[in-house]
Amino acid sequence: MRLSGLTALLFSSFVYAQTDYPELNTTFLVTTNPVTPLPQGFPWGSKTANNTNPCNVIRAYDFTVKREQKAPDGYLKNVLIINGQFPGPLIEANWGDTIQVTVHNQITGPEEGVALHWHGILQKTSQWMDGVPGVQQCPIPPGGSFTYSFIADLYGTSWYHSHYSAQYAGGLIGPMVIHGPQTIPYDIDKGPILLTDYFHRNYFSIVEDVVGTDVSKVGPLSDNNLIQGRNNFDCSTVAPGDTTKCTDNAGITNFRFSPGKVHRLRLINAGAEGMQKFSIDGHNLTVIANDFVPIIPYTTQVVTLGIGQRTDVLVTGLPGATGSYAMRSSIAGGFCSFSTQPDVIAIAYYNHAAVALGTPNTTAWPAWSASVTGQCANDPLTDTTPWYPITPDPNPPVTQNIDIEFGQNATLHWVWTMNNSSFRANYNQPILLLSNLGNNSYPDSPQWNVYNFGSNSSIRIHLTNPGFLSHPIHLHGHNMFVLNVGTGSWDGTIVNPSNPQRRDVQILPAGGYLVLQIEADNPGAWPLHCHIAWHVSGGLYVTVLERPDDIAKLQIPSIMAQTCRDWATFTDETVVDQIDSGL
Ligand SMILES: *[C@@H]1O[C@H](CO)[C@@H](O)[C@H](O)[C@H]1NC(C)=O
Ligand SMILES: *[C@@H]1O[C@H](CO)[C@@H](O)[C@H](O)[C@H]1NC(C)=O
Ligand SMILES: *[C@@H]1O[C@H](CO)[C@@H](O)[C@H](O)[C@H]1NC(C)=O
Ligand SMILES: *[C@@H]1O[C@H](CO)[C@@H](O)[C@H](O)[C@H]1NC(C)=O
Ligand SMILES: *[C@@H]1O[C@H](CO)[C@@H](O)[C@H](O)[C@H]1NC(C)=O
Ligand SMILES: *[C@@H]1O[C@H](CO)[C@@H](O)[C@H](O)[C@H]1NC(C)=O
Ligand SMILES: *[C@@H]1O[C@H](CO)[C@@H](O)[C@H](O)[C@H]1NC(C)=O
Ligand SMILES: *[C@@H]1O[C@H](CO)[C@@H](O)[C@H](O)[C@H]1NC(C)=O
Ligand SMILES: *[C@@H]1O[C@H](CO)[C@@H](O)[C@H](O)[C@H]1NC(C)=O
Ligand SMILES: [Cu+2]
Repeated sequence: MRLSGLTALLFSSFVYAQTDYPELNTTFLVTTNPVTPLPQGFPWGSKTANNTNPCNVIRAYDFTVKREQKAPDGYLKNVLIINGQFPGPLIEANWGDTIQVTVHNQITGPEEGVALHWHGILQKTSQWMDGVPGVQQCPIPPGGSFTYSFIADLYGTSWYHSHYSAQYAGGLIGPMVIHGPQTIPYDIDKGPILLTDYFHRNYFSIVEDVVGTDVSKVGPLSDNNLIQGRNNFDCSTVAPGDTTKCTDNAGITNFRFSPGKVHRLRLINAGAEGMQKFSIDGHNLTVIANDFVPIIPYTTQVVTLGIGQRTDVLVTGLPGATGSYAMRSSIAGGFCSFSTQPDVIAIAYYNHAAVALGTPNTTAWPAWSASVTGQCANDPLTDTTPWYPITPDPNPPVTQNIDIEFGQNATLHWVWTMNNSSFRANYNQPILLLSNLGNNSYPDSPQWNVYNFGSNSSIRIHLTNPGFLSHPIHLHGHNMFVLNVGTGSWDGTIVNPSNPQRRDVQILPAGGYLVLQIEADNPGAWPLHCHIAWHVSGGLYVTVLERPDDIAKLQIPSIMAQTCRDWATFTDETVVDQIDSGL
């Protein structure tokens, strides 16, 4: 069994009835069992997805972060892991609970700072807990500990990951489920399903290449694709010197489906670079949420997930089915993303006997086969209407244009720029903490890319991307309104203006534009960046500084300043090898 103790205790009868078969080697697994609301559950009572007023219990976690050798796909390599696990443990809470995570930084070989980000959480009462080093906090130094504490202020599916350099591409990721009101009823919650591209080289050496001076190395290819941290790898493809490190048939993940029952799958792209195209042979997918935002359901056969995105789908078990079906994800090719081995299959099975036969022989949906060759975009905005309607300000007081480019900086390193400036963090000088002390101008540090929007009540940002790569653009601290997205130039129109799409990551297509808007309801220093690990390492990043007058009034706990003193003590003795933007 792979369950948190409390859940197992209280829901054991329900869970046993749904246990996957056969029992998997759980060494690298997060739960693939159904998840249910936690004890003291349903605190939202009669509240529905249209209410916004949750309740509160503390859910405490203790994370020890280390670097160790693991072989999730059979290839032994150094990975960064949490409590011995890759992917990291599931964080579960009910809507409105307080999540507390104490992180112990025990990374060695070499030592590194660390900071964990809670993707999609608004942090409206704890803007300093967002976990971005150089922006809201100093890194947790080697040997140090830090306790994050924040409210589970939205419900649905998400993940957490390190925001320190590209550590998360080295394994520092895990799923997060926040139980809340249901929009569409379902029978069985299959829990989080992590889709991750996977690189056999260490993240640091990849980053050296992607921000290096040799343009032929700036687009590294992933070596494999994983569902729930698992896939097989063909060891005959590794370099001759590496064969002893590689074992074939590491195993794939199994999911049990029940005929006629409605299953909820919480899909998460927690990879570094690859855009995922997910599908289940013979089964339709009913999309019920994008990121943390429930939507009016629609049915499709392929779900596209850019890095950082989540899609919750309902899948009805086929009546009378007994066999097994391929649940497949592929890293989209073309210029969407780059991989030498883009495909992964997990088994969706009905009858225990079916899974023993091995990989299913079912046929992929034609729509999936067509999409994997390179449709680098999310589903049309017209398909994704938020369940709870909100109308954005039709005339925001400020519209900021930002152009994204790729080129060489003065030392001929290949970097990404936003408005002609490549971001670089100063881990010792977090923007939010400076702003809290009344300092909102950094004339000597234009590379901090801070956009001070003052007291503007709403903010529109128009991104343009003339290049040939797409970028999954993520904004912290908000569910952004996505007013429009597409190729070519924006014609000034808004899709579904009374209730546009809201989510926290949207794919900005190659040769295209993305227009987003926020209500300035959350004073803070909020990262707006490409979520491809290699691109944010290359500087594709700005900070949205929102309502500095109100940031000055935030009661930021003294532990934040203390962490900076502890980090400074470390950096006084050790020169940090910051080869990239820092994020
Ligand atoms: C699980 O896999 C790990 C790594 O391959 C191996 O060391 C361990 O013996 C396996 N455990 C079982 C029960 O098969
Ligand atoms: C999938 O959806 C299509 C279109 O709504 C429908 O025609 C088809 O019967 C569905 N197939 C299954 C297996 O549910
Ligand atoms: C798929 O086909 C192969 C070859 O015919 C067979 O050995 C295997 O058992 C089949 N797998 C399933 C799940 O039916
Ligand atoms: C919630 O919002 C949805 C979408 O507008 C609407 O269909 C539904 O009736 C609303 N439910 C309640 C309880 O207000
Ligand atoms: C954009 O870049 C120009 C030229 O470097 C600079 O003057 C301007 O302040 C930048 N805009 C913002 C909002 O940072
Ligand atoms: C971009 O910045 C570089 C150096 O920082 C400068 O030489 C160049 O003129 C700038 N380009 C624009 C369009 O501002
Ligand atoms: C604000 O902070 C920056 C970075 O530490 C510093 O260079 C600058 O002098 C500070 N400005 C004021 C007015 O203190
Ligand atoms: C609104 O934002 C713009 C652009 O950042 C800024 O120049 C202006 O001062 C802001 N307005 C207010 C009222 O803060
Ligand atoms: C160019 O970018 C690289 C990679 O981030 C960085 O190490 C180097 O310092 C930058 N050069 C300049 C002149 O900013
Ligand atoms: Cu990008």
